Amino acid sequence: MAVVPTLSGSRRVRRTPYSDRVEACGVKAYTVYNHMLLATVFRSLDEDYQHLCENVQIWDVSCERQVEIIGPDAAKLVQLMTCRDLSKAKYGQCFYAPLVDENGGMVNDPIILKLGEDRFWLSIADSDVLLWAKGLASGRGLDVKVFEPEVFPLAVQGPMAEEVMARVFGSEVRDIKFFRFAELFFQNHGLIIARSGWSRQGGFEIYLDNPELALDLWDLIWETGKGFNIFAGCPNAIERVEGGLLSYGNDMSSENTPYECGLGKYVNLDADIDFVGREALAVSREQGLSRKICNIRFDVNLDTTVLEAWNVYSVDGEKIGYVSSGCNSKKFGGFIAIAMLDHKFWTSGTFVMVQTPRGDLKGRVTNFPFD
Ligand code: THG
Repeated sequence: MAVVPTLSGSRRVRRTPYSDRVEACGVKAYTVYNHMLLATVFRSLDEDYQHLCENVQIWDVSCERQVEIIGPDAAKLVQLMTCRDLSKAKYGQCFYAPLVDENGGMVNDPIILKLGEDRFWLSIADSDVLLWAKGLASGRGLDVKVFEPEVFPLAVQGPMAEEVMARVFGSEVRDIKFFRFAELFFQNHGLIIARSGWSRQGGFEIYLDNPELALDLWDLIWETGKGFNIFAGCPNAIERVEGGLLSYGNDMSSENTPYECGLGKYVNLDADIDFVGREALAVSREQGLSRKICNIRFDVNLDTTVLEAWNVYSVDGEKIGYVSSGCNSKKFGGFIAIAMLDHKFWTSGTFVMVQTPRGDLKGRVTNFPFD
């Protein structure tokens, strides 16, 4: 048996204010996301999945770092960074928004929270948005402050999330609509709470901005959740692939436009807004798509995960793309994958050959997200 390497900790791999609780719950594996620990498995991927779909989980998603942009030019800078039209954004709204570079390539896909007329948080995926924002602000001479505040999001996800949250924060949480936030109180401290989260099971995200309250907050949710069979969880690889939630760095990178990623509805070229990459995306829209994200289904399970892109070939042996993520799915009766495929092969039902670490396997293309 080969030795399984462990990840060395150090200051660069930042812990979170909840890490002691996560470890007390028996976390089995971590990944690093925005230079910070993120749990990936507690009991097993399958057990975590089942539990998430039926109960309620508490997730340490501190690694969803906030890039705060504040100042007279804040709205201008945030709009400069995304192709989604934020001109009508109001306090209390969250926006899933592609950030693009000068080539129209994806820089990140954060949730943007509008906290005030001149104050925003970009709740980022795994890339260094802080540096990009500071560079743009500096290069364009904008009057803003850009920094990473001490905010440590805690997610409560699953069908029983609302019941637990209503008992912790009061019934006002029930009135929070999807992708909206409200300020509710915990120990006389106002907290931003949104109905959002990286699962399709419903739930909330609490943007804790005082690490000293972290353990009390975790413990109160835990105690309250006991009657609802709460357990610690984390973004689940099976649930998110089945649900069609994209992962930056896995399913997309600066090599991809938002169009290729199926995020075209967030590209508002017809709005009168100024953003980096506008010309490039206009050209891209004009030219049409040559590849895009699809799903592939297999009728067998695979005892491996996608650590590197797997080449995808047509039945004639032509290379037509790559698999970027995948997992075994009981719901779909075999391994399921997210793949970037050339346009002739998008049609649902097309057979393709995939070079997996377990040999070449025949799969069937389906639309993204799964149809
Ligand atoms: N919550 C918060 N921050 C985050 C994530 C999160 N930062 C990192 C990462 N996740 C960002 N990526 C996503 C991807 C998808 C969604 C949210 C964040 C998502 N999408 C819905 C969809 O695709 O249907 C809703 C989109 C919409 O209606 O606008 O939820 O999870 N705080």
